[in-house]
Amino acid sequence: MSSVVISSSFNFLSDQDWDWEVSTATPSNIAIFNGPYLQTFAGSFVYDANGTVFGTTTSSSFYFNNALVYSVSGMSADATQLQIFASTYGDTQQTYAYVLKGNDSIKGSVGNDVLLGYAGDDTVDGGSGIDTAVYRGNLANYTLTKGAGGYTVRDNSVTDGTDTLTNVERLQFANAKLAIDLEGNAGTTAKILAAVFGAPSVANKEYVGIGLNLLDGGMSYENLMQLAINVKLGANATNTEVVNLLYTNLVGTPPGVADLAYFRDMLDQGVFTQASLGVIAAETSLNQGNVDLVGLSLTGIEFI
Ligand SMILES: [Ca+2]
Ligand SMILES: [Ca+2]
Ligand SMILES: [Ca+2]
Repeated sequence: MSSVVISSSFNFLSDQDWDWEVSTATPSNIAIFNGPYLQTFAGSFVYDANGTVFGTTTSSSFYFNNALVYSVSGMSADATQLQIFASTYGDTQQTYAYVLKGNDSIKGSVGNDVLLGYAGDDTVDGGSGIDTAVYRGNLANYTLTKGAGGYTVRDNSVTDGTDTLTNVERLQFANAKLAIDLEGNAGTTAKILAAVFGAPSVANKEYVGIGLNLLDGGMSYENLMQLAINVKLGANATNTEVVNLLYTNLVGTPPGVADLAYFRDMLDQGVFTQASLGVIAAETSLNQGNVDLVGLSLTGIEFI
């Protein structure tokens, strides 16, 4: 079992193909570098006359500009095999898959990470940030289960094992992406879509993707609500139009005269803005029921 701790935002899908130079080669340590990149290995090593290394690597760290990016401990990796990987271009994924082929623990950084456990039953904790767990097969080959503290993702064809995920917001499969942060930006997106465009619009992967992208980028709930209202009704929609829209999407029928006047007056008098009334509407249990937020938390929401 390997234990990976990521110190600064990292993407397992990024390539790590450099023309390494060796700066240290002792019986217990190897260091290779290229420009700002430094990878160190600890273990027990012997070398033959050609410079081929034999032995076992037990830990490794990767640095960029002298800052630690990730550390892997608890490894038991064949040093000769790692040397072949390091000296071959285009096999970053094979390298990671080799090191992480067992039941591993992967801990993300405080930033946004793209994480992959490869084969075995892995424990993935994204930490803070918007974190994505990557699976190499199609969505239909996996079973997603919501537990108390997070999700498990089981590969029905066994290759990727059964992973336990915490603090992971997104899943990426070969053919689909899922947002599982229903208590975070995915939930906010679903609630806005339901209130403004109607509950069926949560199946619109493009709309979901736009909402997630804006919220992940720091847009506030109210600002995204106003943007959605503008898209739906055009800029500068009247207060009557906004009340009609929200009411109809929540209740299923347009408001009666009294209800329309009540909510429109609140907007006219500045008790609420269109956006803040929209957020109140989105947060109602009626709206959350319409979009089946509980059901979505079991399946995630597909987006592009
Ligand atoms: Ca993270
Ligand atoms: Ca693994
Ligand atoms: Ca796995």
